[in-house]
Amino acid sequence: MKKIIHVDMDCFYAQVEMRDNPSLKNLPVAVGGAPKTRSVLCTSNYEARKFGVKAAMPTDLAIKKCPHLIVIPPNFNKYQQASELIHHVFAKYTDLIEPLSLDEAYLDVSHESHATLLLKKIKEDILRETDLTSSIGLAPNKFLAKIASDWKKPDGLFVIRPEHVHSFVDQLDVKLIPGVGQKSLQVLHSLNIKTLKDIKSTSPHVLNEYFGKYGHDLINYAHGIDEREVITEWERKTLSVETTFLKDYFWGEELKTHFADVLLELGLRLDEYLTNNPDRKIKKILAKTRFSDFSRTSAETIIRVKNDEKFNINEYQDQLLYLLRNNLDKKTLPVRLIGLGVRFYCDNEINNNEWQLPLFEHEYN
Ligand code: TTP
Ligand code: MG
Repeated sequence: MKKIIHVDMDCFYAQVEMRDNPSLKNLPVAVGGAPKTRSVLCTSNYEARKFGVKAAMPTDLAIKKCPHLIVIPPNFNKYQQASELIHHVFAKYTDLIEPLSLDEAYLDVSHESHATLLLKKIKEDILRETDLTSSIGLAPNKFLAKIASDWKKPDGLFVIRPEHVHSFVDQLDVKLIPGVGQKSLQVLHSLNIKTLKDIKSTSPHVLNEYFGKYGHDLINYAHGIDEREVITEWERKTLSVETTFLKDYFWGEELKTHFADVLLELGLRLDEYLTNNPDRKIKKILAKTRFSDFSRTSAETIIRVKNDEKFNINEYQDQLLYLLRNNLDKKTLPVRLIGLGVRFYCDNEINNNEWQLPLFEHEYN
C-alpha cells in the first residue's frame, strides 16, 4: 500500500503578500492585473473568496463583487523564492517528490512506517521556513491525497486511511475526479451520476460507451484506486535502494548487516537496470541517511568507470561504506534509514575529465 502526501499552499500569492504586509491580513486581497485593463486575477485570499472573488476572474468583475478588494500586482520573484524554500523542506523528507507547480507537490513516503507523524512536521517546517501556512493530505494514492489536502483548507491536515477509503470516496462529487472537466461533467450529470457511488452503480458498458477507455479509470477512481506513480526528476537521474529499520541504530554489527543487504539489493537492481538501459553511464555513488529526528543527509562521490567494463557495485563497497560512515558522523543520533545508490550522467554531460574523487556532501538541516 502506497503512502502519498499532497501539499498545497493556501492562497499562495496572496498569502505571500499578506505576510510581507501584515496590515492586509483581515482585508479582501487579490493578486493580479490592474483594474480597467481587462486583466484577470492570479488568486485571492480567503476573505475575498467570501465575496465570490477567485483565480482567473477578470479584475473588474472581482471589484464589482467586492468593491473594497485590494488588488496587488504580482511579484513573481517573491513567489519563486518561497517556492524554493518549500521544495527544500520536501527534500528533507523524501527523494520521491513530484512538483506540480510553485506551491504544490506530491511526496511518496511509502517507506515511512509512521507517515501521519510527518504531516505535522512538514507543515511546521514550511511555516518555520517561509512564515506561510499550507494544507496537507495523506492517502494511499495521488487522487485521494490531493482531495485530502483540500479537505480542511486553509491550514488543513487530513488523512484518508486505507480502511476508510471506500466510505470516503462514495460521497465524493464526480467533479473531483482527475480528468473530469466541464464536458465530462455534463455527460455524467446527464446519466444522473453525481457522486462516485453513482459510478459504482452504473453499468461499465454504459461508461465505456460514453467515455471509452477513460470509463475504466472512472470505475477505478470510484473504488478509490489510482495507480499513477509519483514521477520525480531525481528518479531519472539516480537509482538507489533504501531501507527503514524497525528500530534506530548506531554504527555496529546490525547496521553492517543492513549495509550488506542494501548493497546486495542495489547490485541486483543495477544489473537489471543496466541490462535494460545499456547506454546509461554511472557518474557517482551515493549514500543516504535519515536520523531518528527525521533529518536527512547524503553524500556522493564521483567514480571512474571504464567504459568497456561491466559495472560491479561491489567494487565500490569500501567507498560506499566511507560515505555512509561520513553521514553517520554528522550527528550523535541513531539512524532509522540508510540508502545506497548511483547517480547517472545526464545526456548532456561530458563523460571525460571527471575522475578525481572529491566528496560532495548535501546536508539538509
Ligand atoms: P492554487 O494552489 O490553485 O491556488 P491558491 O494557492 O492561490 O489557493 P488555494 O488555497 O485554494 O490553494 O494556485 C497557486 C498559485 O498559482 C496561486 O496563488 C496563483 C497562481 N495561479 C494563477 O496565477 N492563476 C490561476 O488561474 C491559478 C488557479 C493559480
Ligand atoms: Mg495553493
